[in-house]
Amino acid sequence: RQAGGVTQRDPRFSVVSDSDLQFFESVLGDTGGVVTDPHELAPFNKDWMGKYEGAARVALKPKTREQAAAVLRHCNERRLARGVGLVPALSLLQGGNTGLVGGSVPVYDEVVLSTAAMNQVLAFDAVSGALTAQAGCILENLDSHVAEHGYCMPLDLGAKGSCHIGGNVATNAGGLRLLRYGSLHGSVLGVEAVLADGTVLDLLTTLRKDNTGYDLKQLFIGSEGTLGLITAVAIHCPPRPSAVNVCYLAVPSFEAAQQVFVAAKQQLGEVLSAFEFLDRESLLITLRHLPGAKDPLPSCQARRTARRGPLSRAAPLYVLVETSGSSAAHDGEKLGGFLEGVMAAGLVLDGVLAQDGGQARAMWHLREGITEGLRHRGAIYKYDVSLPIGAMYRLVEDMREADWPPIRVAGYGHLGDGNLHLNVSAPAYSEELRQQIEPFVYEWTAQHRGSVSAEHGLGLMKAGCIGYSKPAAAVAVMRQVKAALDPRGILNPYKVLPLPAE
Ligand code: FAD
Ligand code: 2HG
Ligand code: ZN
Repeated sequence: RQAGGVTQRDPRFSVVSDSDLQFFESVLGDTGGVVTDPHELAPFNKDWMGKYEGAARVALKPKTREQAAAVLRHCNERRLARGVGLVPALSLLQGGNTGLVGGSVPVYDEVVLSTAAMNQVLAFDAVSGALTAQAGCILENLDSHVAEHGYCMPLDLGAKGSCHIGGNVATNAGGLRLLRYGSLHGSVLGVEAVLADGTVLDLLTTLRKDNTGYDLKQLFIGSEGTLGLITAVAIHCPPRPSAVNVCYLAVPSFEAAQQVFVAAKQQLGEVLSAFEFLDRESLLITLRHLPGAKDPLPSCQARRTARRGPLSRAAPLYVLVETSGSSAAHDGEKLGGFLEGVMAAGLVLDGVLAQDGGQARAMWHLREGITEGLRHRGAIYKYDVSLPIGAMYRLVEDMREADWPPIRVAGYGHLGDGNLHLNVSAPAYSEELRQQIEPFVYEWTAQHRGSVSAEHGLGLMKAGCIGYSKPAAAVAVMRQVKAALDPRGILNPYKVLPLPAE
């Protein structure tokens, strides 16, 4: 079990009984919200990567906040053994189950509380762009919904077809357009959450400005299911850009990629909407394993010259640059100037500008599909780190130089945000290898004052690793917040900040 140091079930938690199941049926039975059939339960127990697997006996799918509150209150209050103190059942909150750190699946037999049936759009204000939706709405569906009014969602990610807006908020997902639209801490206007004891916290306003006391909704953004169940979200949507351009450039080094980024910021200014990078290893793996992936620059020979032989003189790195604006002529002129400049300066080996929507989608399919491509390559050890941009790619190079058993190291990510996705692939999972790689990556990151979780969260994988990126005093305050909102520790146990042993 890849359990982030968790080795045994916490005996303070009770086991789901038949009377619990009867109670759940009484609350959710009419709407088919109690799942106990082993076949139907299987997807709730297994994560997207197939790396983490729990043994929940029941998954619950409330449709309303009242149903969610009744279930949570029950889990929190139930005491099994008279006189032995509090023995709560434990609950695990799940959205689209696309998380990459083992946060969304049970570790043992937790009750899974899923937002899958909370999928209603509640309101959209076409003047302000404020969207209010239940937490289980799928991100891509919301984007289609607001597109009808000329708006777009302020975040986009490869998992958009499955992830829920509640899960996005709970993980503070970053994604492909954070560079342009900022983090969810800025675009989320309101949150409705149910606390562990069933209290409904209605902070679902759509105001841009509201300085009445502490901004409690911020606590839930990035809380990874440890502070309460997010049942609805209000979010500010920007106008949908009518002119979008995408280009894909081969660059000779990470140094050159940084200079291209600076040129993009200076010359593309307000229309720059994404600046992503991938290295040749990421490209090779994706071209090989992702259905429909095409090399946008076959002239750069992103192939191996011979089986297991050296790589051809292909470019080592590629960047994907996107502009989004409201005037095709204006953006095209800016982009043309930018491309001429970086070519003339020798910062780019070769490049291609998407000529239509189909070509642009193909470039994004390649970038967004790296995670999927890697999934088909065997055992993957994923690291999602924030680093000063200048240091970011050195971690990939140092990993390649270290004396590990046969592994392949792929580096890609959100260059514009200083967010590296370091993926190490090996023929099979090995606890020994994990114990070598992990301290190396985390210590390297801490030495460069980076963060061991840029956007995916801590989940189970990094429960216990927070100390690499946060001082002890900050962790102590976090524990106090957790104790105030979930005193019995029933929400997403073993994750993020595990309960201290008694
Ligand atoms: P889940 O996976 O179900 O849950 C994630 C965490 O949030 C868990 O801890 C869970 O307990 C908690 N949670 C879920 N719903 C709620 C709720 N309603 N209330 C309280 N807690 C809740 N992440 C990025 O940041 N950027 C990316 O670019 C990106 N790309 C991805 C691409 C792919 C192909 C995949 C598979 C994943 C990607 N992710 C990315 C990771 C993932 O964090 C996001 O997909 C997404 O934000 C998770 O949403 P979800 O609904 O699937 O949540
Ligand atoms: C991305 O940017 C996602 O594609 C996933 O955050 C990263 O799989 C990964 O390591
Ligand atoms: Zn990412």
